[in-house]
Amino acid sequence: MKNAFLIVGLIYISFLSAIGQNNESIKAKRQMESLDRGIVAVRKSPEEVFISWRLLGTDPAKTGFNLYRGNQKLNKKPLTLVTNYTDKTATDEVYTVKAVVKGKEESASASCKVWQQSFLKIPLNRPAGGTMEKEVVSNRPDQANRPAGNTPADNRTDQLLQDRHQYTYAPGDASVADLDGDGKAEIVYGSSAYDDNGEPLYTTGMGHGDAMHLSDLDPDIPGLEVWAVKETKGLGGVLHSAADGKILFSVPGEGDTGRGTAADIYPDHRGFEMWSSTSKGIYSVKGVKITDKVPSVNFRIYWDGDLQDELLDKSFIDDWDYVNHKPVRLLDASEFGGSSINGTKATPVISADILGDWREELILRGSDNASLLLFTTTIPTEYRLYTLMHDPVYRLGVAWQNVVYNQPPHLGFYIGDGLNNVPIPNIFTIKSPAISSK
Ligand SMILES: [Ca+2]
Ligand SMILES: [Ca+2]
Ligand SMILES: [Ca+2]
Ligand SMILES: [Ca+2]
Repeated sequence: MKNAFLIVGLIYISFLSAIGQNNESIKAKRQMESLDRGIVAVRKSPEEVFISWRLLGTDPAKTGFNLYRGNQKLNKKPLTLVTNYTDKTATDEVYTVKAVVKGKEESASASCKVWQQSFLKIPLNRPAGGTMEKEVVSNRPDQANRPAGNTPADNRTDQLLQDRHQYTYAPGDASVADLDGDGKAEIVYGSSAYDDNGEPLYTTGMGHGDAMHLSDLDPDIPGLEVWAVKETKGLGGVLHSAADGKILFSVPGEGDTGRGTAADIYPDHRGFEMWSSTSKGIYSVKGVKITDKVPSVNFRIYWDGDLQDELLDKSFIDDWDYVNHKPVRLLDASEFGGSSINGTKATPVISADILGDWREELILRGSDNASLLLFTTTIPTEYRLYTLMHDPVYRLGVAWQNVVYNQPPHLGFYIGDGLNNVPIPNIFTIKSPAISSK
């Protein structure tokens, strides 16, 4: 099932590439979704409502916002520094936001009602007595069905079409990003990478594994880097350059290293940190061991408002206390009936910036299996960043998050130094034509 998504993705990327080749002027510009303000309001306490909304990647840099509770404007001057607001009110009214560009107030966003809790329960309309094919329910093919090595995706299509029940190739790790800056995406999976035209770029020869993280992990080295764990060779993890496969460092491990994470959790170590289920500690992006402690080895998420990552595992979001090297629980979603999926992988249904400001939302399975629970943060942040969904690397990450063993999306740039040098995304959006009633 997941491989079918991968194939569709490959076709889609090829399609985008073909468009790019026909028009040099839009060569590096990517089309992204036309999004609204995504305004969300959550009752945080009997006296407070927390509201946040989207800045778009296409908004002019000095865009401000006016926030309204009902018809009442809550701010004196347009809000230009943040896209969140804590409203001291005990009553529940609807909120809207209006962008202010060059002193002119634009039309109102869609309005939102106040959620009474920090999550939205989304009932699932399950067919009565319905069951699903085992292969569809199962997240992954059986381990025994997995062949060795990595096979280019194209070779597998015929087999897939002939009999998808016998289709066995199953990479555990993949990522997609523009590695050479030409506006077209490359695919990294296993130890290898493929150009937008399907031509192989390199292989590190280290086999594949079950987790891969691609971002600007080391801001002092040009381009993007990949942290990946491996099933063989006794490796606890390998950092390599995403564009050319150059090995930057590896750490010893043992056997099949099944889990690995890269996230920026130490503000006093520039760049990301990385660890795995066999790394016996956390390493800086320069390969220096910071501590023997090992945090949860699963997802990362932006939640508490600083510019480092928080850790997401099972139904928990933890901050990492980088002084004492230990987790500090921020959210236990199981208290609200939230459960992870994918067995021991214990992943969310999805994590992505889909509402409100740039912090990420967490969607879990309701433990009753009859609902999804969407959690959004109510912690203010002093930082303003456009929606992560307008960063192409992140947007692709959300698309592949469920393609292989679920891994969290990452940005295509490093924010740990602050947001002053965040790139303006080279994107354009096309508003969907209004749906005709005729
Ligand atoms: Ca490219
Ligand atoms: Ca880099
Ligand atoms: Ca760091
Ligand atoms: Ca968000």
